[in-house]
Amino acid sequence: MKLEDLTVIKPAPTPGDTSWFTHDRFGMFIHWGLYALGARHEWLKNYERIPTEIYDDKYFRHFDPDLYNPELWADAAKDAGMKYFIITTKHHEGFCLWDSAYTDYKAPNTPYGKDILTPMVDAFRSRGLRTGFYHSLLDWHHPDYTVDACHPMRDNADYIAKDAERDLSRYVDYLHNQTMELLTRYDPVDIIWFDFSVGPNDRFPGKGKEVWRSEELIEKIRAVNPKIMIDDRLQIDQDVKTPEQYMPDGWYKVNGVPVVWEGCHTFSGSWGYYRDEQSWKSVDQLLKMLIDSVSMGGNLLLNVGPTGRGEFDERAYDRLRGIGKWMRRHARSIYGCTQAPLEFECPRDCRYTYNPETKRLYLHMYSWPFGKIRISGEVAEHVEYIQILSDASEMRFSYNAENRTVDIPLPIYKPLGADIPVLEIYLK
Ligand code: H79
Repeated sequence: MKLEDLTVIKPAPTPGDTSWFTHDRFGMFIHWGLYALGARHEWLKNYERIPTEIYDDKYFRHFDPDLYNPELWADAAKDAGMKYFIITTKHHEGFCLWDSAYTDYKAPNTPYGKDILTPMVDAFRSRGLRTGFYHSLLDWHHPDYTVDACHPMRDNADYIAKDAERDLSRYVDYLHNQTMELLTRYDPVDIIWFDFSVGPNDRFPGKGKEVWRSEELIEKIRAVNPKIMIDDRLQIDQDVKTPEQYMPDGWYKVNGVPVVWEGCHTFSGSWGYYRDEQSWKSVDQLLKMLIDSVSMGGNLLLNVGPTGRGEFDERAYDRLRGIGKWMRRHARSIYGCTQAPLEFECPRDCRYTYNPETKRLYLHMYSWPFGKIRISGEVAEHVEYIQILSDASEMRFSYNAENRTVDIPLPIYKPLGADIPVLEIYLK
C-alpha cells in the first residue's frame, strides 16, 4: 500500500477552529478560587454543606494571595511544553477572578484587592500560549440560583423553601452577561469551557440546555468570536468532547464518528489545591497519559491547583519539571501528531504517534525489551530511516521482505536522557 493510501483518521469537522488545538495537544488547566484556602477539594462547600455566610466569612474575607505572580505560572507551563491554558474564571462556588461589572463577589473585593485574570492572561499570552476560560454553569452563591441535585443546600429545608422567590432566569441572564463580558474584554479567547449540566433526581429538576438557553448563548458567543472552541457541557456538542479523569480506550467517538477530544486530568484527584492529598501521579504516569492521548488522536489538559498564597506547590513543580525535561527532547512526537495509520500494528508495550505532515512515525517504548524490537506488517514496508529521538543516534535495522518485518537491534541499556525512549521512524 502506498503511504498516501493508508488510513489516517481525521476528526469530524466542528463549527469553531480546532486546527491549532489538534496540533498543540498539551495544555494546562488551572483551578483557583476561594476553595484554595480550605485546601481540601474545590467541592468542599458542597461536600460539607457549608452555608454561603460561613464560607464567605472564612474564605472570601481571608483571600490574599500575596505570592501570586502569573509570570512564574506561565513559565512553568511553557517549560513543561504546554501550549495553552484554561483558567477557572468562576468555579461552582461563584467567586469571580476578574473585575466583573455584574457582581461584587470577585477578587478585587477580597483583601487581595485586585483583578487576578488580566495579569494572568497577559503573562500566558506573552509567552505564546493560547487562552481558555473555564466557566461554571453552576453557581452556589448567586441569590437566584435554585437548589438542584448537586447543590450544597440540597438537604436544607429552609434554603429550599426560598426557591419560590428565586428567579432562575435572572441567574441565566447573569451567566450570559458574564460570558459575553469575558469574551469581549479578553478577545480573542481561544476556548470557552463550560461546566456542567446537572441531571434531575426525584427531588429536584435538572438544569440543561433549556435552562441555560444554550443555543442562544452559543449564537452570541460565535457572533463575537466565530473561531472560538466551545466544549460539550452546555448539552449541545460543539468543538470538543471532554472525558474527565478517565482514559478512553480508543479515539473518542460520537455516534461511531471520531471527534476532537481532550481528556482533563488532575495530579492528585482534586482540582483545587488539596494540602493533604497523597495520591499524586508520577512523572512517568503523566507522560504516558499524554502519549496515550495523542496516540488516540486526543489532547491532554493537565490541572494545577495553586495555593491560597498564589503559588504552584512543590509537588506540582516537580511533575511539571519532569514532564518538561522529557518534552524538551521529545516534543516532536507530540506536537502535530495524531493516531498512526490504522493499518499499522504497534509492537508490545509500545505506543505509536504519527505526524502526517512530515510522515514520521514515533514509537514510544514503555518498556525496553531485550535484544531487539521487531515491527511487522504494513509498517515494515515503509521504513526508510530510524533514530533515537532524544539524541538523533542512528538505529540500524534489517528488513525481511518475506516475513514483512523490520528488526531493530537494541543495546542492553536504555539511552540516557530518554526515560520513555522514542524511535523516530522516517517513512517512505
Ligand atoms: O472543575 C472540575 C470539577 O470540580 C468539575 N469538573 C472538573 C473539570 C466536576 N466535578 N464533578 N463534576 C464536575 C460532576 C460531578 C457531579 C456529581 Fe455529585 C457527582 C453530581 C452528582 C454526583 C456531588 C456528589 C454532588 C452529588 C454527589
